[in-house]
Amino acid sequence: LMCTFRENALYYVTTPIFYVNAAPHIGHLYSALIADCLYRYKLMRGFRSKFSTGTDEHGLKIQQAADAAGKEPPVFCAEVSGKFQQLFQRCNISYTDYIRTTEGRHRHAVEYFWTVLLNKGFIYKGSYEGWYSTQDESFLTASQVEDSMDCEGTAIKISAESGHKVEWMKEDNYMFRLSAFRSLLRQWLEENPKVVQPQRFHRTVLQWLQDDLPDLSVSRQWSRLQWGIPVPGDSEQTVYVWLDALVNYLTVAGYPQGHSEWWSAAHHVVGKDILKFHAIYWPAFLLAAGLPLPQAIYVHSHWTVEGQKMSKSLGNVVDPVERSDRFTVDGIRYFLLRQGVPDSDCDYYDDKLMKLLNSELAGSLGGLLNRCTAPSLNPAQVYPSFCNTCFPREPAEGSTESKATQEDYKMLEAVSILPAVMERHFENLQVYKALEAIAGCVRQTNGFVQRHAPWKLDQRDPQDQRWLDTILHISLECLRIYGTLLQPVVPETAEKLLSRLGVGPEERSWEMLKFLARYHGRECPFEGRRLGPDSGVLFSRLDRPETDQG
Ligand code: ME8
Repeated sequence: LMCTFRENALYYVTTPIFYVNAAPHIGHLYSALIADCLYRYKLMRGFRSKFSTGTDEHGLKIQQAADAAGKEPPVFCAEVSGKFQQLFQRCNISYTDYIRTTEGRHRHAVEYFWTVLLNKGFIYKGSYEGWYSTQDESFLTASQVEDSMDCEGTAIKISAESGHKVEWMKEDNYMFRLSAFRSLLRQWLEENPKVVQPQRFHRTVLQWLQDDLPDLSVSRQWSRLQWGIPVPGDSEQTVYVWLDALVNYLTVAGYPQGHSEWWSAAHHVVGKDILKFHAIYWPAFLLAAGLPLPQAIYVHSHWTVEGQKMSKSLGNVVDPVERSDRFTVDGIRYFLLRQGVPDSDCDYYDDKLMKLLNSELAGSLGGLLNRCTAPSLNPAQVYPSFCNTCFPREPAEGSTESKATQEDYKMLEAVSILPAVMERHFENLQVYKALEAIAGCVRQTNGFVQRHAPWKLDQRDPQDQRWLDTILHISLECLRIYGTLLQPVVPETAEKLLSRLGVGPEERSWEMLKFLARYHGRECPFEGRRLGPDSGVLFSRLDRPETDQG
């Protein structure tokens, strides 16, 4: 069906590639979910789309983690990378590309990229002396470092931003002329005020660029770091893991050959912890290589757990596989996307998740579907017809047949503009606002049904029956819109909902979102059609486990 794609409308979305030092947690899943949601949304809008994720497998941190696990790095990396892949498959993350930095195609891309930078004079031999955090694989200036104490009471230095330990390092390295790009980077950000979103992160980057931008060390001595890509032509040096990692976005686009098409449509989803790497280092590398800059960098904040930073040492890491078993895949998807706010950190706890899902998916949405398809109200199991006399276009003063109230018209208005509202929020990476808007509309539709209490109508009375059908028709139309719009967020639940309504797979596209055609005097393709089979409750209520382990 290539012809239905918009010509030249391409969309390429990426997640960070995740370090394989530990198993995935809900924070990693959250990044992948945002990207998945944007990807599915763009597909619905007819874009030809690519969605890449994967694992970052080189560097000192991974080398040390493999050592600690008593495994050879390639074996260790393959195991943990497999866990990410399994999690994403299980959670319906519909990536088109999965990249591992240990792949040959990636090594080739990095070598090529390096050689371009070298030939253009942006890489030179020098020496680095300063702070390094292995946990963050990051070089830090004196002002980014502060005093602290380790668990044994020894004085140490840590990164002010991440809290991770730093060490003094002095090595001969290859250096990248980052300092040469300060004003170009500023210009790029000023000319493209929406390139880093949300706004506050855009401002942060501009703030950073007020300070001097020192040149960046882009290699490590082989004697210190063996697990990585050797610098082309100098086997005494290994490519700095962040240069290696960032190039993954190009590798997936096909670099060094035939990448232009996809690369020109690149959108990066990243956590706030790696903003500097994506909004300063990466664009500087790209400028140096003479390549276009990404279309957008979407930044999100972090998940904490019951008020604390999630960490292996605190033992409070939330396992997304276990949670998706307990709360269903769509449950965890809905919760994270509905509650995750890009601007500030969000707190995870199971109770909050259960309350939200019980109230919105099981209660509000599931309840609405249940009511409107119940055999008692809809014995024929059809999409009932809409009656214009019962529900006229204009609120008819004094008409006895019209039962519609002001609130009903308000509800219709809210649902009609919902696709446009969703579009605006998605374009601004505010999936949670789109979901808030949908949840608000679902509530209004429930209010509508409650207000008119169709179960009190007399089905033997023709006038009552027409009004009953109209109430159901409107409610099913609302549900059809909600189901269609929820597809990128909760694909399985949306599938179930739309199938129950009898909406076919080819009728779930953005173009089908025309709400309540009959009200506008047009034909409704669904009116009079049989509903789909009843396959049980839309979303089961979640109960607290019998024995509380806490
Ligand atoms: O930084 N809440 O990998 P990483 C939300 N390999 N998101 C979180 C999170 C949390 N608590 N913790 C992690 C790296 N993330 C590099 C990236 S890209 C070229 C190289 C998410 O395994 C978030 O997206 O430490 C964050 O940026 C990313 O995982 C870091 O993953």
